[in-house]
Amino acid sequence: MNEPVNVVVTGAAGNIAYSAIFRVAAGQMLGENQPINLMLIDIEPAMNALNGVKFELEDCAFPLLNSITTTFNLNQGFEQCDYALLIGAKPRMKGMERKDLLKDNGKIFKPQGKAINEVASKKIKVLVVGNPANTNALITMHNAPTIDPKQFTSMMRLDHDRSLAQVANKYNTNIKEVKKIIVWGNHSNTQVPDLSNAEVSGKNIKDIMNEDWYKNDFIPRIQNRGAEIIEARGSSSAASAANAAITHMRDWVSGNNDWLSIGQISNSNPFNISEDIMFSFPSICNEGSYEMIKNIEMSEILNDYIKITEKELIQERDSVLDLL
Ligand code: NAX
Repeated sequence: MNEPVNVVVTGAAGNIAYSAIFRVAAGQMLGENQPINLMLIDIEPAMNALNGVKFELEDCAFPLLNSITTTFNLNQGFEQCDYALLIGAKPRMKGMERKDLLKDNGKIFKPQGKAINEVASKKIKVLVVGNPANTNALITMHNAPTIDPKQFTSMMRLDHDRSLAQVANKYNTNIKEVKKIIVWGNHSNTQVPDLSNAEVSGKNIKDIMNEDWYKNDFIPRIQNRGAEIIEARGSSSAASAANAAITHMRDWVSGNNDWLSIGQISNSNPFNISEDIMFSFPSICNEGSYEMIKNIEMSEILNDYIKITEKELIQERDSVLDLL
């Protein structure tokens, strides 16, 4: 058994967290040899509900769960934090776009970045899930200047997994047979799901793909999947988002050679994307780090799409300059 590590979950009384925390405590994120001190953060009015989550965690008798702390105090919650899932934010309601949320939710991430800077482990790995996730991750990163910017990521894994699933469905094959998918840009409806390098059962998808399906069915389906789920459920994705958060962090810690989509700081990218935005790039995960895949060409037919998502992220950043 390893020494226990400190794992923070914010928004811990919320829906996504409820689907995530128990799996984290069961070892599905950091492995079966890794004891965990769970630091559960939410706002003060949610403390009663959060205590209920704590009671249920206790009742699961997870052998890996070394301790559980519930708090609304950021410096207590982030003390020596090794891994952080920043989920807490207002969810997008029916008819709302992510940019509507930016103003309210951005303010949540500035103090969290400051607390991380002051009291967390300098090796912390941070995943921002709360929307608008990319720009919230940028705000958190800017407020934690003593920590390597590469240790801040935003969640694109749900969009990536949605893309894998749609391709597997289309070609009636198993997920494992679908490789080299990319989702570029922002976690919003401007994101760019890219199949130009994709492979199905070892064959380049271009040899079998119908261009019309790709442009008029696949891309809008992925871009608007969040809204499709809200329409059907009446609330935003929770279990699938939790799953994406767990696998994002798991792969970052344990490695994964498959192409993944990771929201990361855009500095020094070879794709001519503007610097200082949290942009999703194709990446692979080594044990404990991730690496942008740089030796690929961005398909020219995607240029217009890429410029739209880049512009949106620049606008989001420029609207929160006071929080950076
Ligand atoms: P819920 O409303 O169920 O839970 C949010 C929780 O955050 C609540 O318990 C609330 O009290 C807490 N919270 C609010 N302000 C806080 C603060 N300052 N510090 C700590 N906690 C705070 O929302 P849920 O469905 O769990 O969604 C959480 C966030 O994930 C939303 O912003 C949502 O839009 C976003 N999502 C992101 C996705 C992604 O792929 N990046 C996909 C799913 C989801 O839409």
